[in-house]
Amino acid sequence: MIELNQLELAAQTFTPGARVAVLTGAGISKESGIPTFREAQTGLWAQFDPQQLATPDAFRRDPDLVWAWYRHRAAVCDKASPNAGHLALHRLEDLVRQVVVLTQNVDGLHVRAGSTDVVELHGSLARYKCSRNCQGSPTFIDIADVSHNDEHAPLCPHCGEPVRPDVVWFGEPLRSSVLRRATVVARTCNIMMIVGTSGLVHPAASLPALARDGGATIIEINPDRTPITPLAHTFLQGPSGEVLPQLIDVIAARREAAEGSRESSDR
Ligand code: BV8
Repeated sequence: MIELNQLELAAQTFTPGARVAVLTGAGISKESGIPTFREAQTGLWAQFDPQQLATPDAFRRDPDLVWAWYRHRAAVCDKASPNAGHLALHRLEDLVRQVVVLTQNVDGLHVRAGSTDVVELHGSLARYKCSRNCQGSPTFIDIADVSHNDEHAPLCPHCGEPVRPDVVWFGEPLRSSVLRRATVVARTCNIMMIVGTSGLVHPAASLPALARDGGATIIEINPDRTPITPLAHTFLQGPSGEVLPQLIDVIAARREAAEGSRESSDR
């Protein structure tokens, strides 16, 4: 349980006019039952290193293996639901001027939780595209329109190349429009919360330093310290499914108290 005074200290910066950026990683989805990226995969996938599978070379070498891994992960995400941490970020939207979620996750849970401004830095498991982008980048493919199963990567109906998930693999650049938006948001926010990320994957991991250089207050939420922790003004140590609702409760209570005292002074 986080000390109340730590939460009060963090809550003070969330004024009604605050522009808040939230950089999230796999940790925020842990309490939805989705294994974090670095945890050993479950079952059949325990023998594989995710970092070796999430690459263009792995897909070129064995498209069916990589396809099956993503279909397995998509099935896990479909069964998962947003947890109290995702829902707290949606609730924050009513308490400040702007909340932009910059997520490294591909599970779609922020949008399902109701967050209205989500930047999917690394793409989404819910979208697929031609691996050659034969009709222009990206060439999205609705897999409901092509016969497919979870074992074999279907072939693009235009060019016959294998279809792949619309995610950013290691060694691939982030979509320029996405990286541009994320950079602007990081540079201009008043507060950046960093939730559930090991802070190891770039360029996402460089966004907190951009925010700090822009004068933002940095708040990290994680059960463990990370390479980002030294940048944080406040480190709230704990699982985000517990800490985020506690923090948003304190912000909401302060807001009610302030409005209450304004009303009584207006009388
Ligand atoms: C690129 C999609 C250039 C796919 C992913 C600079 C320095 C060093 C390296 C590089 C660099 N620039 C580029 C690189 C190379 C590389 C990289 O960063 N490598 C690292 C590993 C050293 N980066 C890239 O390749 C990027 N591309 O830079 O391209 C370029 C330019 C032009 C032309 C060509 C190329 C692309 C990176 C994107 C890779 N794709 N995902 C998929 O999902 O399958 S990354 C993937 O891993 C995830 O999306 C996520 O981003 C990352 C995992 O990180 P986390 O989310 O942090 O998860 P993790 O498991 O590590 O940690 C979980 C955390 O949660 C922990 O801290 C834990 O304590 C915490 N936690 C646990 N429980 C809870 C919790 N927190 C809260 N509550 C809880 N209950």
